[in-house]
Amino acid sequence: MTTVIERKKLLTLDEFTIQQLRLFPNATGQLSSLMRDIGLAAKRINAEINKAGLLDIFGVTGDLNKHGEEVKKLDVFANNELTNVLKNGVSCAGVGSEEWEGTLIFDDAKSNQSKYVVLFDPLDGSSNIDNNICIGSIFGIYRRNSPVGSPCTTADFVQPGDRQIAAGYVIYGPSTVLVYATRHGVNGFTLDPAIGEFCLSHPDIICPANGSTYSINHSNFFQYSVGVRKYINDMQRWNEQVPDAFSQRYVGSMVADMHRTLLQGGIFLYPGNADKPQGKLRLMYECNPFAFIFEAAKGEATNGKQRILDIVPKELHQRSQFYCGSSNMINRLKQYLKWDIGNR
Ligand code: P6P
Repeated sequence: MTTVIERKKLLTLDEFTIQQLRLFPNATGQLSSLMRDIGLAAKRINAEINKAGLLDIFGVTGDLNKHGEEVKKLDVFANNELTNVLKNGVSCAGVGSEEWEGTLIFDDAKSNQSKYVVLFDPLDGSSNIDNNICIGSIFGIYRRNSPVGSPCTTADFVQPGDRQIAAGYVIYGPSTVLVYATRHGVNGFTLDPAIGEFCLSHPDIICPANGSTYSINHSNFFQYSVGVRKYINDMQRWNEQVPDAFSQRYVGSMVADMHRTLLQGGIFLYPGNADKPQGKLRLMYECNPFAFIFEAAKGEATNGKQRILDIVPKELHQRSQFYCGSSNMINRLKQYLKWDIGNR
């Protein structure tokens, strides 16, 4: 008798989003279509990254972006891919990108009928590309406030993170994984190169309430606040008592550090300092998407004073201090950050 090995059928991203659609009778299918568009762009970006070492698309374009940072050739490719796929789709009225000063309002008959706008960092961590270290794309999806039928407005892009209806990221690493969250949960899909589809590999992700890693750029330690330094010192002291209770992991590529924290638990910290009180990370397309994802996975995210998702943004590229991860570790950090009140 031959044993039939039943290979578990893995839902593709498309099948999953359609299945989700069936759970919500009032859904129009625009979000499912939007996720398919983002998945398509991710596959194309992944293919380009995988051959980057063989073609002359590593390295820089010679331009600087508006933040004075070197623009990598793959940054431009990823930005164009995401923009074009969303513009050609049927669910997005416009985009905001880390690579552009302003928003891109599509303003055509089809796009004006779309109810969503998308903010993204097309290729975060791109300074790591030439060293073959994990990089990623980060996105947040908002329902526009402006009337459907007209062009979306810049105000549609500057909304509190709590108004996101979905958010996610793609990590281009040993495997390429797309993770996205709605209010109904967080799910991860691994790209199967054999069929060119993202397949459900991490269903119903929950961030553990505790973790054993903390992720921070230690080189700035003496520029951090008293509370942050005390928090880190106490973990190091605890490590003396209980060896290997904690370990420090910092890739310097946000998507890599956040993906590990989401799956294993832990805490990621990007504090401010005297020169940069709000730190380095961008609220709208780095902090808000991850804050939404972690809260949907029962984690937490704060800027040290308030919930990230409650921050009322003033402008598209504003920065924010960012502390995100396991709920118990965030709540413990908040006790330490009370030291900083009045100490700034
Ligand atoms: P630092 C990459 O440039 C990035 O925006 C994030 O991906 C990463 O977490 C952070 O900056 C690293 O910043 O100052 O520690 O090099």
